[in-house]
Amino acid sequence: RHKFWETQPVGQFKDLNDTSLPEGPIEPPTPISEVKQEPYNLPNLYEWVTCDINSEDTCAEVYNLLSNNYVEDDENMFRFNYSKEFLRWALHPPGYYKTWHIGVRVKSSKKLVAFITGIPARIRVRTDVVSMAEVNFLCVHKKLRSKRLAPVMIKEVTRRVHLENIWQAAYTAGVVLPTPITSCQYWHRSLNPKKLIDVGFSRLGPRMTMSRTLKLFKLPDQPATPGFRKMELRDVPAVTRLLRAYLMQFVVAPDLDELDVEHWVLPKDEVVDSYVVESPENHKITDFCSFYTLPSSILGHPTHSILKAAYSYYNVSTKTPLLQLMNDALIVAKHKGFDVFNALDLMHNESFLKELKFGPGDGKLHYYLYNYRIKHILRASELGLVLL
Ligand code: NHW
Ligand code: EN5
Repeated sequence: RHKFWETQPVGQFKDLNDTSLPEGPIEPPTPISEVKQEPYNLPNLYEWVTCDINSEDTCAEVYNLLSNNYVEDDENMFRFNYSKEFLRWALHPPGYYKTWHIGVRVKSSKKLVAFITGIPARIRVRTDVVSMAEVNFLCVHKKLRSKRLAPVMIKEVTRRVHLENIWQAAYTAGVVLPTPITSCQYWHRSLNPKKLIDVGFSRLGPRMTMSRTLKLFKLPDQPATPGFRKMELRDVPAVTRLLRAYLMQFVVAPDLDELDVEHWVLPKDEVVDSYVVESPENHKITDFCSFYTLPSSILGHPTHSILKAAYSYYNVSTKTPLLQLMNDALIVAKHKGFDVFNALDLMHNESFLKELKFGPGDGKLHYYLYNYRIKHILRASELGLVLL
């Protein structure tokens, strides 16, 4: 049934009940000298390229490929519209490899028709901190689908990751593949219910009028927590300590140092927003919340073309109740013009989703590890990793 994935070192469906298989790497590393030195073969019309996202032209080509061909919902009403600034941020973390930003062009016209990326990350699985690649932005042009190009792209990114002596990877997908370590549900909190209904993102509930709906989703004008403010560069050490301590409790989570925190959560306009709670008494940072900006194109709507969505990222509460912290995040997100605030049911998110009027979406997100076996499927609440 999975002609490609059956050949790969990933958990297989047939082994799901086999408790004798050990947790950890499925295959041992091989000497780098034994890693294939030449790229995999593509169909003759196409060629591999390494994409320099710092080049304005290349970044625009990647942006255009993704904005026209990347992930859609199951009814093809919305398509992710990652911005160029977001792509630059997502692909340039500390220690990134430019060779892991892989494109496929048509030889004759040089048109970019496929893309896949990896970035390096240290991911902890229980007590084992593993150097991994996070693989994302796999995309094949709509006109080239179902030609088995994706397996070649996955093998090529794997080869380039191996050349850096890295043997594991983490990735997410909306589709079920062999085999998820856990599966999360998307939840959505309306900030601009009128627009969400107009564009078909949500519907008027039964026995609900528009005015009752607007009232239901109304939020205060200002955050409630004293000392709630935008994160600054000087907060990096304190936020790193908070995050590291918080992420320890999850079975799978990133191992973040100060450089990672500076890159991944320091606020960046229209890309990532982060807030801290600074105690008015002793000026200590007690809480942290963050979300990233990922708009979606609204397909074929006469008046609206973009849905502005915030996605919950990492949140840590030690003093402010998580419910109140996240309500403040909703308030600032609404203030910034987001139409909807999305969250997965991982980490401690279940504790606020229903109370803060999030509703379950029609999408799931499955999490995977490459070449690393986990004995039991995790509960979403045991997962401490958010991929973009
Ligand atoms: S998930 C988003 C993926 N992108 C999209 O959904 C965009 C729209 N769709 C497309 O562009 C986030 C195409 O449909 C794609 C498939 C390119 C998805 N992950 O070429 P064929 C990520 O980017 C398998 C993995 O004919 P296609 C994460 C499928 O099961 N595999 O299909 C990416 C089948 O294999 P099977 C996927 O529709 C993680 C084969 O591809 C997949 O023209 C990548 C069919 O290929 C998916 N999302 O192109 C893995 N979708 O065995 C990284 C389909 O079932 C692994 N397939 O026959 C780690 C690597 C690094 C290791 C380092 C040690
Ligand atoms: C790699 N990083 O399906 C990610 N989104 O629920 C790749 N649904 O937006 C994999 N279908 O439920 C991504 N509205 C996989 C997700 C792909 C995109 C996707 C879902 C997630 C989504 C919306 C719109 C559905 C449109 C028709 C949805 C209901 C919202 C409602 C608001 C009010 C309270 C109840 C829920």
